[in-house]
Amino acid sequence: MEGKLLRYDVIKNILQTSNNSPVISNLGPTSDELWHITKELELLPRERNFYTYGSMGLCSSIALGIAINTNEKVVSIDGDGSLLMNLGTLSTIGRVSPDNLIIVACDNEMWAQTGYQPTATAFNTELENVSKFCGFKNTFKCTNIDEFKNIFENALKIKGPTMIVAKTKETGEFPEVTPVEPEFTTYRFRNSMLNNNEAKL
Ligand SMILES: Cc1ncc(C[n+]2csc(CCOP(=O)(O)OP(=O)(O)O)c2C)c(N)n1
Ligand SMILES: [Mg+2]
Repeated sequence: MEGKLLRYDVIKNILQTSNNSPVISNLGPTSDELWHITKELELLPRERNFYTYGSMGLCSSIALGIAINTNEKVVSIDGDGSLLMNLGTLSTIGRVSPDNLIIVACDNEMWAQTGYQPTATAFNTELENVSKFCGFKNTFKCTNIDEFKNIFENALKIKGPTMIVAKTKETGEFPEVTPVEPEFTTYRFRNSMLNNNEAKL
């Protein structure tokens, strides 16, 4: 089925299906949308949301650090521009091979937040194959929300690391920047993990 896959719908499905799993979000519109969707679903403050405002390239690196310190499934919602800026993180994840880490790469083939400039995925770089050859156990690509829902539901059950490349489209509009305070959310996230028996942090 052809369709327009929106990052908003991807994030919404993640929140609706992954219970209380830690969700780490890329900077910019991904973090803004995560907050707005969490509000829409009446889940705020959702202590397991970790917004990486300002930290371009570090979303999946931070998610890796969390994944090796808990037995819970950890979901990183990353972006193509950020992953490309710190591509080595994929080989580190392939090497460490945490079976509880899922990366959802919202690949819109651009640095959307800074003005829609095309990234290398708009040309010859293919993040699904890059991940496969970095040693990810499972890799998927999807272009519509029904495919994404099936792949993500399965990803929550299988042993990772798992890469899901979601080929998303931009709407031309971004949600309002959110009132998230990085220091406070970091503190709250950490406490939430420490209070969970399964966490080793
Ligand atoms: C080290 C660094 N370089 C550049 C920026 C500026 N910047 C903020 S968001 C962004 C684009 C990120 O692209 P991507 O991860 O694909 O996310 P998208 O905006 O497409 O959702 C850039 C270049 C930054 N915040 N930090
Ligand atoms: Mg992008």
